[in-house]
Amino acid sequence: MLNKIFSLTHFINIYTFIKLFYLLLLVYFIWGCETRQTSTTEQTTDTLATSISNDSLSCHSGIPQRFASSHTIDTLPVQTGEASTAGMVWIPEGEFLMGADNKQARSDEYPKHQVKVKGFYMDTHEVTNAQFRKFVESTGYFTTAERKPDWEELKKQLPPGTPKPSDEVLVPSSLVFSPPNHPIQLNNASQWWQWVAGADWKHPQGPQSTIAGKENYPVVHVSWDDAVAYARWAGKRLPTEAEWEWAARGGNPNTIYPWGNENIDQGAVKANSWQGQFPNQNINRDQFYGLAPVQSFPANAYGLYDMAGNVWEWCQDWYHVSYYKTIAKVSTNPQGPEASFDPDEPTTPKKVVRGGSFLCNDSYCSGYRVAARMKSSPDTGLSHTGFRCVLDKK
Ligand SMILES: [Ca+2]
Ligand SMILES: [Ca+2]
Repeated sequence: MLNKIFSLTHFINIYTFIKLFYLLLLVYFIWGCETRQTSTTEQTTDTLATSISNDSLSCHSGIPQRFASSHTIDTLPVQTGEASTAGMVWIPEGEFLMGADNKQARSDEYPKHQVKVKGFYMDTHEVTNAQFRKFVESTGYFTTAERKPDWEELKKQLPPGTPKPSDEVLVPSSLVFSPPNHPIQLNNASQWWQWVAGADWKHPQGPQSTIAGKENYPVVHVSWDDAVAYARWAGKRLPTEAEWEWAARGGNPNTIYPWGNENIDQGAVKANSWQGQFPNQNINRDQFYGLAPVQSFPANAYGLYDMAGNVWEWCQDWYHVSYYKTIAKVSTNPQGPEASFDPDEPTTPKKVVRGGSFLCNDSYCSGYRVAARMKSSPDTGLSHTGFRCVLDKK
């Protein structure tokens, strides 16, 4: 439903922006009719009711297929490289309770359930610009944001009859955080995201910006496809959602954050998040308005940095709002659902992202909680989303 597309979402995408051209006025007319326009999402009334009031306080939504991507490693245009455990730490096997830990948890974090995970290596920090540059220079890879959107793919996730946007819109672009300078209602993420032509991992704020001197900052504006391509080149892979949460917990059972239970805004600074009134005021208690160099804050008990905050991190799994409700009581190395389903945007397949970003705070998504789940279309890059890799023991 259109109101879902313009709902209280923190994450944004080209889908929303194209709709803005044609549908913004329509939304106001259709809004009042929405309750009569039943959809498959309304078949899960309880879940949906929660998603509107609670789950909608999220960060990724409305993301189209910009390209005909199969989202399988085998078809990526890069060869599997030689793996190295340099810069990685061993995460021991174990068993834990995955899912909701406090009242901030959204419905998709329930029920808390038993998960066994075998051991693996994990990058100690988010993949940096320097690391990503090596990949690009080695392979000649072009990221999603550097390619012209494919209208034939895009329109599949737009309402039937949506006119083709102008050629000025359908150019290589990405979504850049661009906040207003005054308080706003947090009910439309397009108020603080901008579709910027020429924004990509090398130009994170747009064509005039640069990453010179930011070699140790996390790479951003990378889609899930880009992250998987990098991982394959590095001989690694993306973590499953279960692996990511197990690693983030650092051996602490049932704690809210990687560091324990102390609120993120109390005591010593713990992560790169947003302090103040989102999105117009940031008091910068953590000293970083936007991205921070990786490893700027203390590691968790496993030696992993920025598992809370800085950039969201892509996981391997598809996102399904009810996955935890369908999973076995005790699951071993869960790989995620067979297919994606987000009731806010039922036609848009999405992958899981974890850990929150420099934009998260308690008034909004609290994405830095270890159990917090978020989702995004695999072809979307944003200025607050990156990734890290894992590696299996040979
Ligand atoms: Ca910050
Ligand atoms: Ca992070």
